[in-house]
Amino acid sequence: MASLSFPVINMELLEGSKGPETKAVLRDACENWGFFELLNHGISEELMNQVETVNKEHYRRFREHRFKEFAAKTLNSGDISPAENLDWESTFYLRHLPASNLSQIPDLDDHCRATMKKFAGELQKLAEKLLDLLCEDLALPRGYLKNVFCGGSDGLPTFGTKVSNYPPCPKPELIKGLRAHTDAGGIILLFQDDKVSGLQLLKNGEWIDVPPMRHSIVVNIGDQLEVITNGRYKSVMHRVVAQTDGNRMSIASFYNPGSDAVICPAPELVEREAAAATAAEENKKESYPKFVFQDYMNLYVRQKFEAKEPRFEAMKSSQLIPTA
Ligand SMILES: O=C(O)CCC(=O)C(=O)O
Ligand SMILES: [Fe+2]
Repeated sequence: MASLSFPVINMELLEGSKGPETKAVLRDACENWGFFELLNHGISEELMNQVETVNKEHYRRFREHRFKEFAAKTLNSGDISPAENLDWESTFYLRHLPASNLSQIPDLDDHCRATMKKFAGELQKLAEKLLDLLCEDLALPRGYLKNVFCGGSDGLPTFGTKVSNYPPCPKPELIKGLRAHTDAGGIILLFQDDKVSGLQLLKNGEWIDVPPMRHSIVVNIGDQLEVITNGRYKSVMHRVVAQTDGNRMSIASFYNPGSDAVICPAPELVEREAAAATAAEENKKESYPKFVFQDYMNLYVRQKFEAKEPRFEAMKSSQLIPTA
């Protein structure tokens, strides 16, 4: 059953009489949208308000003038072609796991560092809870997905947060806030501006707005979950359209496999599908590669704004680890 509107999941309804209905929305979201929006996710409004305040303040004090210089240079350079290697965004990246870089980011005060550390801890818990909900949906043992993500030598996932601002842009038809891409990693949790929209996902050839909702967390599926689920879940193209009015802030946290974790379709899913499929269906089914996560990332940094399928193909042809 296809959802008619953007999938919203009220996590408080997962247990109780509305549980089956809510889980059906989650399944449809993972299989057909690659995105969903969470309400009552357990992260307090107070903490989210604090995160918003400290980051808006940080942008205003330390980053806005630098962006304005970039903007003036870009706009004055004359003809900006839409294909240009440019995004209308100001970003910085916080790494939490395997080792935090919070203390090394310049211009963050102690309050900001403490707020982001607390927020990251809450997001990590939420990401791991979601992975278990997905295990339940996939009829995989509880902990399976987390264990794959933590399957590298240090037993940890890679977890980080990208703080972005998309300032108003006089020429949104020429420059995207962020060009279309799928996310490389596992599961992505996004705290997006509730006033300035701009995030869109591609569904059936059409760009659909991800609706801003105060205190919600937007979740999307990355390429690794598509591989592990053998294509049952989909990582979906999305982009940020720059707005002529208003500054959009977004805080995206990426819960990804450890860099030397080995990623491949879950054998249990492959076997189950093979047992249920006819020979013709089996022949038609696309296959997914097996690889070390860092090798995928090395390719992704060069091909982020391209379709994912050639990346999967390239990983297959460079497959060093036998599938069997
Ligand atoms: O800022 C957003 O709303 C989305 C950001 C995004 O898609 C990304 O950083 O991968
Ligand atoms: Fe993204």
